Amino acid sequence: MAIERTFSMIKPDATKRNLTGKIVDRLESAGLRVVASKRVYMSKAQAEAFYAVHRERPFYGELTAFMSSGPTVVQVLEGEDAIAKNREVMGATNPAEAAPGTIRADFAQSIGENAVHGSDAPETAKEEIAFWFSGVEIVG
Ligand code: DAT
Ligand code: MG
Repeated sequence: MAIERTFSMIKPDATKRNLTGKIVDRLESAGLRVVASKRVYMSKAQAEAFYAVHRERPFYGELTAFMSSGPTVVQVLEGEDAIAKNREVMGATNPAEAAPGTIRADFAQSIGENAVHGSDAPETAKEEIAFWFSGVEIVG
């Protein structure tokens, strides 16, 4: 295992319900360090570009409308095996299937409004970090 960086978002459903601190606490308690963080209110066009990989999916319109419906906290997390660790702490995409004690099991409301995003592989982590942050914004 190696020290990695991954990209994380606290989605509009969670910022709206004032859950930012509780979610960051879960990430930090799992050994992930927040090395970059900012609050953004993304446009529909930004959401469409960020989620372009899903553009053929039936939920693409709903997803990009939701992600541009309120503030999001975008972050870079650093730590041992950070990509897999973050996915583990997040839980499954559908909160009904997420393991007990995970962020999505405890805070997500539906498969669409599911509180958090996390990169799924080293290549996507790199791309997603570069989408939202310049090098000088990341302070390890
Ligand atoms: P994840 O966010 O766990 O990586 P994903 O990459 O498959 O999941 O999908 C991206 C987001 O799209 C997901 O967090 C919520 C939304 N989404 C996925 N499947 C959906 C569905 N069946 N209905 C509505 N929204 C969905
Ligand atoms: Mg995904």
